[in-house]
Amino acid sequence: MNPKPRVLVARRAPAEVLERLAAHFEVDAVAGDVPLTPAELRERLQGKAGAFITGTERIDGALLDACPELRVVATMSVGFNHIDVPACSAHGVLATNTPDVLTETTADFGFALLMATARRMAEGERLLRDGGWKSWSWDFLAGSDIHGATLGILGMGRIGQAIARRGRFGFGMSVIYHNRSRLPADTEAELGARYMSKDELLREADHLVLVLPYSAAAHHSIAAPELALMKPGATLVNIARGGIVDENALAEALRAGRLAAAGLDVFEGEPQVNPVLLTLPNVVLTPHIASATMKTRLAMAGLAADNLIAALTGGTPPTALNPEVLSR
Ligand code: 8YV
Repeated sequence: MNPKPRVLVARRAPAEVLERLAAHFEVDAVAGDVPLTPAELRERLQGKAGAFITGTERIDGALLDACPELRVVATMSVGFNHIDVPACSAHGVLATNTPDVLTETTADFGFALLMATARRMAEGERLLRDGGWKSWSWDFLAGSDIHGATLGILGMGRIGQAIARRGRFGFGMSVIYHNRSRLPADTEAELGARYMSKDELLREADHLVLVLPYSAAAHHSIAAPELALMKPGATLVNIARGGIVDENALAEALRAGRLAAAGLDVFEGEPQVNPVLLTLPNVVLTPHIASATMKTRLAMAGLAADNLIAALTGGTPPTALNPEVLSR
């Protein structure tokens, strides 16, 4: 009998997922929540056919060169900017991600962060806890409305569309968007979303939500020139990747009162947060938790396991990023 393929689970994972993997593989599971260093990851991947990873494990050509037995990399995330997919293809390594299962949960959170930001909820909570609530006044913590406002969405993929639905059907917002490619007319009509150039979007949105995938080309898509185009008093929410926003430029726009407020779930150097942002009252900061409900995290881990199992047992991985590797 052939020995079971060996796989690395690079981060602590749900017990039921580890059990499923153990039925097919010899599993080397990292137990803690501290990410492996690149050197540790390379070391632990020696002799492994598969890797179950998350957004914190970087897979690039140098790592693939050093791990010649690796056949599959399954990330428990929809974003895959930490995986060099062309390098995986060149090495004959299948890469998979976890789309769809987190769409609605992440859109819920994006909307919650938008509400908390525009309505100054975190600022109010901090003030109350600090004993700063002394009286009522007409403009006490007055924010900006969500209902009826213009919701701008940069990046109109699955999550962007789910946010658009919440805005349009839940809050009567006008929805405008920019995306690399325009949506089909029937999808635009269903969402009531108007396509426009990025500059027009920046100029027209009362609230701008960033949901675009991160890549070198998307680095600092929102920097000083883009912030300068935004409406005075607009709100910015980022649930995509930190590198999309130039945080120093954003901090300056918030400090100067050009933007009313920002809600950030992702950061350029996370888990480190730009210290200037920490000093500003008008920014709501959350620790990359947009997909964090128990049900969704279990679904993401389950889908990553489905991909790994299918890929290494001759099946069809449900969500492959470079499926052409399988037909070679
Ligand atoms: C994850 C995410 O929490 O799926 C993504 O792309 O950003 C988050 O849902 C994170 O990347 C863990 O892998």
